[in-house]
Amino acid sequence: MVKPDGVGRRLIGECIGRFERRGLKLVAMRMRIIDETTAKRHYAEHAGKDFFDSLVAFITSGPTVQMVWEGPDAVAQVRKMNGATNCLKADVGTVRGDFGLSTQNNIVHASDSPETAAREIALYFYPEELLTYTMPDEQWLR
Ligand code: 3AN
Repeated sequence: MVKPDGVGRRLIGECIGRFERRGLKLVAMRMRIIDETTAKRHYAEHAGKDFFDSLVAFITSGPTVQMVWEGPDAVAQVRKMNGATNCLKADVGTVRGDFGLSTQNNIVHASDSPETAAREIALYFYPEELLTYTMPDEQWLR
């Protein structure tokens, strides 16, 4: 997901371009302003932490872009490309290491396991919105 700061800073294309160039396949995408209930479900694991209210306020503060990317080790690939949660600790060359300065406003979100991905995808997409198709270069990307 590109978060409100990433959308507001015109980094949607930058993020999509990086994942595309890596060789991942985009199978679903939509844009929405997340409502509070959905935000709290999304970040349920952080409920009760001191930054929870601020996190919910931030993620509901403006448009976001949800995407589903497929490919070998897609979860690990995307998390590596996004960089560490705290942008200060994120390697240069990652989205957060190249564009972010803080922990909360860290531009992108990515699922941390295939199980989390299944849960988060179900929060934002109907099953029929996940497209099945073949890219002509798939033989080079396994
Ligand atoms: P990641 O997005 O790297 O998987 P999580 O799941 O630990 O990180 O945290 C979810 C989001 O919560 C982060 N992307 C960040 O916006 C916010 N967050 C996490 N830890 C903190 C913190 N210590 N202070 C403020 N915001 C935080």
